[in-house]
Amino acid sequence: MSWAAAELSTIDLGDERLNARSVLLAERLSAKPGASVPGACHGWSETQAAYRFLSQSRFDWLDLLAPHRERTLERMGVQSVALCVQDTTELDFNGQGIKGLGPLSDEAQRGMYLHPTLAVSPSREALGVVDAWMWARAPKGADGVRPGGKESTRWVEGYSRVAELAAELPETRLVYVADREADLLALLVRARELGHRADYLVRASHNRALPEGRKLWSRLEAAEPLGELCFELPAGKGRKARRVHQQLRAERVALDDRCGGTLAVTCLVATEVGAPSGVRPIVWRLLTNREVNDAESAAELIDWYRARWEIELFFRVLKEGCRVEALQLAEVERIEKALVLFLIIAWRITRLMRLGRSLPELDAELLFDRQEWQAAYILNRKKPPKRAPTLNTVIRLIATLGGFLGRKRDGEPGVKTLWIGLQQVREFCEAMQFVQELGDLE
Ligand SMILES: [Mn+2]
Repeated sequence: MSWAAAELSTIDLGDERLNARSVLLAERLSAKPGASVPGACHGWSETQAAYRFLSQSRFDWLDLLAPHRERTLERMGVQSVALCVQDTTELDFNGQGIKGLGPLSDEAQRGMYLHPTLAVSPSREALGVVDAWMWARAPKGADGVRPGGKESTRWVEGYSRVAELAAELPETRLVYVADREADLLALLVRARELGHRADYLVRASHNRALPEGRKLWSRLEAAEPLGELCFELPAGKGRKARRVHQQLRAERVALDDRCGGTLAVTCLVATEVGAPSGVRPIVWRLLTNREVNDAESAAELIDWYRARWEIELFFRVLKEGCRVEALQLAEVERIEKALVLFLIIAWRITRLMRLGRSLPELDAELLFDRQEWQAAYILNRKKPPKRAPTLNTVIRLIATLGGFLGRKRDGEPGVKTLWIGLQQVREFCEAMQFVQELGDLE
């Protein structure tokens, strides 16, 4: 069974043919993630069937996400903590005649917004997408005001959905994780209303005034450090890799809840000390309902917040690897259905990359079929072993096809070399299958 067939095994679109089509299309799109729909499908009739599938009105994108969501809940259920990371990304479809799009942050650009909830384990394994919001903005009216509800609601509603999910996962503590945009009093109040059925951990954006008259930041600056944290910061845009030392401080504070009372929140601050001169020290200020009493629990929360990076990586796979912004479909409802398939495909690539690092000794056959890992050897001009190799070995071989050099300083492969390599493996497997079919015919 292909990975897509396993992941979508419980799909129910109300018709067996539609169910089968969803699996086939997921397989085709994942074999050539960057290609167009006709480029990924085999031939014209399959392409037409794909377009018909995406324009179906008998099911919506949530039905398509449902089986993956179920598998994701299973993966979450065996974790003691699951981070539910949310973030928004803009999808730019400018210049394409797609019905139902709206303006983007640049009012002249056209596209839509995507706000998924990606579940991630504390060791950063992407567990899957449990929820998503997709919307297009209405253009501003003549008065310069945009009609419709406040967009910031998505963060608050997003928290509520995570809290609802908690009931389905009694063995797992869910932690809602989001960046500065989610520093909303309404979210903190909602979490209290729901009895903190899920924890929240958001990056603080506002230097809020405390009821005692002081400001939040200065109150934290005056606190005794709990301890220190050290981590390796990888090289980034115009930035060298360096070892970062941060001092940790936390205080339980009371915020004015603007409903006549106060709200108890922990503010956690990690401040870089001894940053090289000319470099802006790294400072994170986080808000959480969890109590932090020692350096260990503070460091754990910082580590969980850093796992938010996985959703950025996931967006990168979605946009650069799957090139979803190049989708040419007539209506936004069709885009949404295709996007769900690509969310699942991008999740798989992100997860493979991490598992190759965190569980290098895993049996490769748990994630690839035999033909696939053998192809990874053959395409590298190596003889495949008799028994299944480890996941790390196969990931490195696949990434090598995508340009990974494997020198000591290169570390472990990233997502890009992996998605390029995966495509070559799939093409090879399909060609081999065809050769076999030819043989059967003769
Ligand atoms: Mn964001």
